[in-house]
Amino acid sequence: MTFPENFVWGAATASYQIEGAAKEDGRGPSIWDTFSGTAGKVHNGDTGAVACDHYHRYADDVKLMRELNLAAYRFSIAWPRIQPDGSGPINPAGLDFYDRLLDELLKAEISPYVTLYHWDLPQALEDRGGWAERDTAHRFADYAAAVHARLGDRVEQWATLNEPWVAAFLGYGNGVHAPGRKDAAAAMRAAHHLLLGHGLAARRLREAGARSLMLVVNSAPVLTPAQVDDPAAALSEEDAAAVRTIDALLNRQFLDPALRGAYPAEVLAAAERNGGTAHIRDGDLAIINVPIDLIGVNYYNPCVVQAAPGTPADPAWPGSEDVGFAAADAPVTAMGWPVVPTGLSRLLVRLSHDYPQAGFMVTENGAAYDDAVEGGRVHDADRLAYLDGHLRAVDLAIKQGADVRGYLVWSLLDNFEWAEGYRRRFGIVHVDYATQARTPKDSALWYRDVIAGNGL
Ligand code: PNW
Repeated sequence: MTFPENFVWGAATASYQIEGAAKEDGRGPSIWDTFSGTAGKVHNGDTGAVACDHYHRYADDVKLMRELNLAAYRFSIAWPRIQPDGSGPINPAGLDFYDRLLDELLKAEISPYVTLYHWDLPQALEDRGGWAERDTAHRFADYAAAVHARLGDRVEQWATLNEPWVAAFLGYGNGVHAPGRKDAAAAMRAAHHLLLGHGLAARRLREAGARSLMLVVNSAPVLTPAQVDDPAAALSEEDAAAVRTIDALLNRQFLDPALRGAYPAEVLAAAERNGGTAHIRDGDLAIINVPIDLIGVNYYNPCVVQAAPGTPADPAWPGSEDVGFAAADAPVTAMGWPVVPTGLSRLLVRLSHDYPQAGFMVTENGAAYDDAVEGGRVHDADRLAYLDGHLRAVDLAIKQGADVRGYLVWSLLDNFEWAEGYRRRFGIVHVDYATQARTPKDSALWYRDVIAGNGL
């Protein structure tokens, strides 16, 4: 099985999950420093204060990427390194780090994919209301322009946001992520202001000459339990309504404004029931509907639902009244997430069909398992099988006409897995946090050969 000639192979990380050096070179606090420093929020009280110490070990980490044949590396920039207070003066020392990292990547002939926001909002902005406030979208655009002014000469691929659904609904809805607020109306506003920030920032970057713009979403096919095994399974009226609702809240809430300039009716109805729609101002959707080149798709598992009349909305899903979340009949990873590779084919084919305005790239895909180093090796057969199955699913999607330009594994390194702390390992490279030793797992050595052969 061979992939298209220019197919991009790589891996992804995020600033707060790997960098550490939380107080160095003028970095200000982010909402994740505050949240992880609050008792009871993150498993085991783990924080990103040291993480993988990538801030100091980036040169060795790039060497490792090169040994693994990576052609692309997606990382994010920590806004509080660039603007410790979230607005106002730029901290040049913060930009210096990314400058050094970029030079190292380019020397190794690895294309940088830069994400501007992977959830580490400056705490000073949260103190003023965070993404629930409109002003944060404007601050984000200013920050994006400042980063581009310094790094734009060496970066072709810019992503504005990573997974706005998670940032809005786990951050402000169920409170499982920073800033830990539990307020459905604030979450609906946050989702809109994140989109507005995407539109404003993308416009600034384009004006400044950015070559390729991307929005990264966590996306998933929404299926009933029966559809997980059988795509053709018949649906009751009620189940079909549950699927439509969750598809609107998870997928179309972000893709429709960004690519078609309109909200789905289900999202407007959810906003009406949760604080209203006054925060969606005339002209916003035109700003959000900025032409972009790529949609980055982060896929882990399908979203499985069924009708459940009388069920109140889940706090992460304002507007999900009468929907029940269900388990899939499939093996699960250490996160408890079902392994369903066919979901990725179905997702990519559908998105490519529904949104021909952009190309697609799998910007995250991977799995957490309980790995251990034995005799200098990590035999992560489950992860290898997960990746193999999902790459076959990408191949199938391409053969069925989906416009998929590349695939990035989540993640290069074991890292700070948000509310799960360090106990969940997603890396293809093992990290021993006591020594910071890196050990490529069997999946990494396999992936290296997949890349060399451009296929399986
Ligand atoms: C994504 N959910 O997060 C992120 O982009 C990564 O930073 C993260 O490490 C990776 O996936 C693995 O979790 C998600 O609960 C976190 O639906 C939570 C959810 C989805 C994505």
